[in-house]
Amino acid sequence: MAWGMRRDMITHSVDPLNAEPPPAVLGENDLTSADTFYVRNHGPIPDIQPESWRLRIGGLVDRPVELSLAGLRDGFARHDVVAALECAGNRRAGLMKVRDVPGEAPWGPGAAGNARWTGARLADVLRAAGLAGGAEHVAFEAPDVSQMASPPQPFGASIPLGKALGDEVLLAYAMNGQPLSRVHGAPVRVVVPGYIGARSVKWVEQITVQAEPSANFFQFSYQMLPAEADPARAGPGDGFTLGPLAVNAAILTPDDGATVPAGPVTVAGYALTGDDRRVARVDISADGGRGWRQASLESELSPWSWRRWHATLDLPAGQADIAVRAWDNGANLQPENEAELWNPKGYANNARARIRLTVAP
Ligand SMILES: Nc1nc2c(c(=O)[nH]1)N[C@H]1C(S)=C(S)[C@@H](COP(=O)(O)O)O[C@H]1N2
Ligand SMILES: [Mo]
Repeated sequence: MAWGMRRDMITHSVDPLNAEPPPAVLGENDLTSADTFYVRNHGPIPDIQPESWRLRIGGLVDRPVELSLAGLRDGFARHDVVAALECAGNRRAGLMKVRDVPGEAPWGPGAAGNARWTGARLADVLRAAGLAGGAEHVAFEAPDVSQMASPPQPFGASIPLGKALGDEVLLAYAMNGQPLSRVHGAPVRVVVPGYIGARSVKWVEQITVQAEPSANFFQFSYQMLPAEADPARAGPGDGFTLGPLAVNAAILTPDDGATVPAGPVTVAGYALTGDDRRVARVDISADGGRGWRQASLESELSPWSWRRWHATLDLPAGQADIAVRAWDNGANLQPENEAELWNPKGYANNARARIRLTVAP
């Protein structure tokens, strides 16, 4: 159990550590346990002693604040939020079938997970510091220095002030009722439900209220570039910065390419969406997307949770091309295929999920 990860994790790289669970395993539970939750890093994993950890809140505030872990836990109301995290690179493998994305991990559908996060509201901590005039963005910085930036830089990100003041945004010290583990950001991480995972900064040590978005390399490198852009030369403004997630869905069981007996076959997975939208409907097709029927949605654990779904299809012998498409309550529907979504960093693949099954007589 290196790094507290289950043995069957699919490891994309060891240094930095990037790993995701096998799809069927991810589909087993509504809450993803810490050992099964994907791990996404850009640098070495810091080893922070909880007693010496400090969080500094500064910038456009009335009075800069410095908090210890005890100060954060005891000085601010504790809140629980069940929320999904999804990496912007989730399902990149699908984009890579259209065209390679050099230098990026071929994530399957496992770069997403759903957990119960416990911590203080970021809004409460910001109010304790007092917001000064001109405050528009809240930037986070961590001590893990990434060689992926040149020159190397600690990981950082920012979110708009309006989002930062939302009740759902936490400075989390626990995950599924356990103290946060080291790989997932101990002792404290930011959790920004509805935004790409890159904004949920782990091992957070500095919060800066500012007029502009973070100038950190990772704030602008998580951007949607036009297909013809060269990511090695791209700077801020060459694409649009990613924030709220797009509506997405994955098929977790059966495995793509599996052989199943003819008759009833249950297909299952998750759907999620961004910002304050909700998954509204999931449709499934047994004929490659010509005909659709509705899948069953499991109950919603929270407005920020993913929504698991399942459908039982009666499959005749032969080959079955299963497709799934989710809608959210903003009437957003997943795009039909990856070809129109391909981008040089391979982000935000929310094309309809497809698997092909061999149905044995
Ligand atoms: N300090 C720090 N925070 C970080 C990262 C990182 O590399 N360093 N990776 C980000 C990305 S891209 C994602 S998707 C999530 C992943 O969180 P997890 O490893 O707990 O799943 O953390 C985010 N926070
Ligand atoms: Mo990510």
